[in-house]
Amino acid sequence: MTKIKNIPSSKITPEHIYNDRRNFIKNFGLILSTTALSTFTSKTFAALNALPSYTQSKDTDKDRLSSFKDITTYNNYYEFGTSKSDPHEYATKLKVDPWSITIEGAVNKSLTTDIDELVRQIPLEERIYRLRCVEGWSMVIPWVGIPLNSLLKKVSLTGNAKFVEFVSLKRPSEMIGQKDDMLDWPYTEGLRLDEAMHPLTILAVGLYGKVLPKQNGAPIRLVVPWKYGFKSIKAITKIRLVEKMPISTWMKANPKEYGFYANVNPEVDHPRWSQLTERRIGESVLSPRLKTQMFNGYQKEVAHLYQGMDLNKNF
Ligand SMILES: Nc1nc2c(c(=O)[nH]1)N[C@H]1C(S)=C(S)[C@@H](COP(=O)(O)O)O[C@H]1N2
Ligand SMILES: [Mo]
Repeated sequence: MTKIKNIPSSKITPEHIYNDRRNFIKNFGLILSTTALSTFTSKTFAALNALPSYTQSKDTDKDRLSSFKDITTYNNYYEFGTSKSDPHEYATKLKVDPWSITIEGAVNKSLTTDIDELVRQIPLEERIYRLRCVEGWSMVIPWVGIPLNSLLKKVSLTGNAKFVEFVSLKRPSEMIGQKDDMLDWPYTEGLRLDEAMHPLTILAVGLYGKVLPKQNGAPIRLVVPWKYGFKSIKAITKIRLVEKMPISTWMKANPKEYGFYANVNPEVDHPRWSQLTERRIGESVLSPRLKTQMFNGYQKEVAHLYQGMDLNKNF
């Protein structure tokens, strides 16, 4: 399923090149050489960060990449406010270096690792995924990250590991939205173990070949392409292997509207709106809405995970 090739660091694809390619949205699995992006704070990463931004091509393919500008200025990240422009404005204050991440719970040996160290040990890959927000918009984003399963394989799981719980940073001095208790901080999310181990599930540390911008969840965030965007928790500090299904932030805030699975599913409406179509951010307001695809287009890869389940109940 995943096509993997080694590519030299000079080949990290700039925006205009991505946009010349078609049929690319699915699981584009290039492994970048580890020397290309060896550490989060390395000179190489700094150099990548300094690349000039590329002009969006005139390509009319509806699945062309969203622009770097849209991806980094239209965000959901309630730790920095509820409006789409707040994260871009306020996340600059967040300190992301140094940053460590702890894996604990139903493991034989818990692990605390620095992000730099993690990126040194696991080869980075580039994946182009569509992010479909539950609110009805979507973007196409070229992530750089590691498969979550390669990290989970580093700790030996006990038989009690049935679910994975993710915990974001809680630091109200730098996250101004946390002064408001509209959500129960820290933001948390969860996956079933088999969803977490699925090869499409990644932890992203970059996008467009650059270090992950703070508003997109630096230094490390989850991306689960067949689920609504709210599952892709940002600024992760803890990963806990647990026996019972974790109650995530949005489930707790509004269990009638946000379920644990949150699989993209045009056939199951949100209680307040339809999920049949989506608006691609960056497209003209006059362009027609796009049809939302079952499992966001990954039906072949993930439908088996939910066989026999009533997706109306397990929304
Ligand atoms: N910690 C945290 N993670 C979060 C959120 C948040 O408010 N806090 N918002 C989620 C929602 S609703 C979406 S749609 C995506 C948006 O990711 P993006 O801003 O990189 O497009 O992040 C998700 N991860
Ligand atoms: Mo979202």
